Amino acid sequence: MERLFATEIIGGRALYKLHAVTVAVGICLVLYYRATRVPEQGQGRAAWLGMLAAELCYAAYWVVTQSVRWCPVRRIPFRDRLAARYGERLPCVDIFVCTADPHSEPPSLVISTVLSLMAYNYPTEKISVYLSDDGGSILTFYALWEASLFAKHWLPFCKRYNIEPRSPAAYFSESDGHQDLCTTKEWSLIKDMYEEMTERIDTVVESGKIAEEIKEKHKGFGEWSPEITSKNHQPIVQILVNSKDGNAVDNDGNVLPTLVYMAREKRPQHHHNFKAGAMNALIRVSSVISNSPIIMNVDCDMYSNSSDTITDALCFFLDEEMGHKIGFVQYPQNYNNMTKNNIYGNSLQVINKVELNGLDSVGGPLYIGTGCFHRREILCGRKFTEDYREDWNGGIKDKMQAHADEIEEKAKSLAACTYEHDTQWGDEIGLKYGCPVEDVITGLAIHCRGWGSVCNNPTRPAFVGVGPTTLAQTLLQHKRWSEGNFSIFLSKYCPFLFGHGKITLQHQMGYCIYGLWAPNSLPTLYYLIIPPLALFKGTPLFPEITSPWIIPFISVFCVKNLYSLCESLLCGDTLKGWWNGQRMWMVKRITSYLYGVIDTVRKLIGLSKMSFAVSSKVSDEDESKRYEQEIMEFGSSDPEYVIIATIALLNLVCLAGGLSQMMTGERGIRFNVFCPQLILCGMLVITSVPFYEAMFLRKDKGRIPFSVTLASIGFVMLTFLVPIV
Ligand SMILES: *[C@@H]1O[C@H](CO)[C@@H](O)[C@H](O)[C@H]1NC(C)=O
Ligand SMILES: CC(=O)N[C@H]1CO[C@H](CO)[C@@H](O)[C@@H]1O
Repeated sequence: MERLFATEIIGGRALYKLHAVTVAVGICLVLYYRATRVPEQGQGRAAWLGMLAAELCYAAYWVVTQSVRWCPVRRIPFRDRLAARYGERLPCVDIFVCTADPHSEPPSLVISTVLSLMAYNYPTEKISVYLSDDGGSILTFYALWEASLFAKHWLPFCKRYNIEPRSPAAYFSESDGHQDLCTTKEWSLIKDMYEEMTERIDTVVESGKIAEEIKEKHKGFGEWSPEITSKNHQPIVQILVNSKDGNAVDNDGNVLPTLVYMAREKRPQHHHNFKAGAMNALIRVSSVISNSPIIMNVDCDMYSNSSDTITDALCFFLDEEMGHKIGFVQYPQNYNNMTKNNIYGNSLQVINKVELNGLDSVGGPLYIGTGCFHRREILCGRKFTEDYREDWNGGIKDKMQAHADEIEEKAKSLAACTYEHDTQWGDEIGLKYGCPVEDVITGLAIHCRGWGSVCNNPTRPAFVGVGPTTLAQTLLQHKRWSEGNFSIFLSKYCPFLFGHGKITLQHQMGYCIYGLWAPNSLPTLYYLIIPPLALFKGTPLFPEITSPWIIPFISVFCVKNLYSLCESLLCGDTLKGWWNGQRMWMVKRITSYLYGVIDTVRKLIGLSKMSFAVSSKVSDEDESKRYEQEIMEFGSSDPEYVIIATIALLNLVCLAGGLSQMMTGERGIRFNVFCPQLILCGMLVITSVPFYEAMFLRKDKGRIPFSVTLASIGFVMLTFLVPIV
């Protein structure tokens, strides 16, 4: 039988392996040189040993990153074959969307995502969309109710003209007109309708109040009494559209997808386990409403950019030969608010196109918490067995045999905060608790139960979200990622321990690429501080430029950077984008990842409890303008900016000092001995140019505040007290 998907090895492997061997040889020579030429006490012995340690860390990390680059694969689903083979027998799909707070995640944005998911090219009676509102906000409920009405117009419109993307916000904000469509009456009608709805929602959200006459239109509003707060309320489940109910049809008379609002119970004395808790409540609530065998989940700011995504994903699960081994299908994360040259290095292209595909070849990509399709049974803890075959007809066939009210009552009891007490939920069943990146552990546990996963990265991005658009948001996001993954690495879920004997060594290493992000900050900090300082103080740390031993140092440096440049360009970044990415590589390591290490260690020794901050998705007008012009945004005196400014200034001072001492021949600083350190220092200074501008030249609000500059000057002076021994 013809396969439903194909697997291709990504080309250029011979060249890649040649490069990898070159780097490996270079690294060995560098380490050999370091280990055999340790200077005498008092001539920089400690600094030298530190360099050796830093280079050992880099070398080990480099080896880890090779696991996913050795043989990456690409998957190509054939949706036409799926349609021809399965026709009416396609399985039902439950779609979970999680939102946390109506103020940082505006409801008008959330419902655009919901509408895009309702509008998939898939039999509508087989789709059920669930919104979990952890803010427990009547404002979000109101927005969803508006969306359920607008869907009656929106879905027929999408399908009649086959438009993309199907998020109304994204569709109407596209500047490049909609060809012939925008002159039609229907287009303007829908656009006006959408804009009026958004305006109503935004007004209501701003005022925080809902008019009485609106509240009368749906019984669901009755759930909110004045005493309800986001942290203290009863469980709320409202089926806004019930596809089994004969009245749930759009303007063309087609059935609408089921749409459910859920706010699980919150009480101050019960821990709610963040998003994992919400997902688990959704798994249970959906089990009495639709109980579809496939569960898809997306973040509330990630709309569907491609209406065939469900069919594509099912090609993997339904494939006769391989399908029964696949536990989940992960789509990469894409952002729409990226500038051309990616000033904050947020394009994720290398992760999406290289690392996820590489993980796919060694056992499966990780579960990244959004844009993912799971089998329900597997999320609920099922182990892999060779003879496993899913019954795709599962699910509740006559969903609404019981009265909708009864179902809602049943569902509410499943969303109560005591429901999970003394059960396996959060451990063996559902998403795991106790870690800020619960998705990754959940995925790891699924892999360890014997399942594989695949990554589907279609040319048309399937899910598009709002990426961080300021430096602060970027750093916060990376702090969270690096910290979460590092705490997994140090926990009993460390891929090397937990995965031992269950998944391949390469797969374990692939997981550690992210787990070791945070500790990478320490060798980087060392490399950014000690060599320049040693240059200033006249202690050599590299071989002379005329010695043959300099060759491995330079070749590793050049080949690695050349490779990373090629990788970036091949993934669609620009040259400048790559350069910006290198700067952000440094900045993230000295701030986010360092914080990640510190916080993880503090938690480990019990100094602080786990905390989780939702990064804000709104930024003001000036900031947006600077973002579009690709000017870095600082503007506040956060300690991380002091670190950045200190490192930048330190390198500048040491470069100037080193050069001038060389000119005057002071302290015997000779050119050929210190040339490598000068080059390193010079590169760092060139990379840091935007920081100097932000400190000394810029006048706008996004500059580095004077207090930060002052503090960093103080720290630079302190650094000079560090002896190089
Ligand atoms: C959404 O899909 C279209 C069509 O392929 C593509 O041109 C566009 O770049 C995608 N949007 C984003 C933000 O990736
Ligand atoms: C949420 C957000 O910031 N959206 C912006 C993304 O970028 C487009 C165009 O650059 C803006 O119009 C959106 O407001």
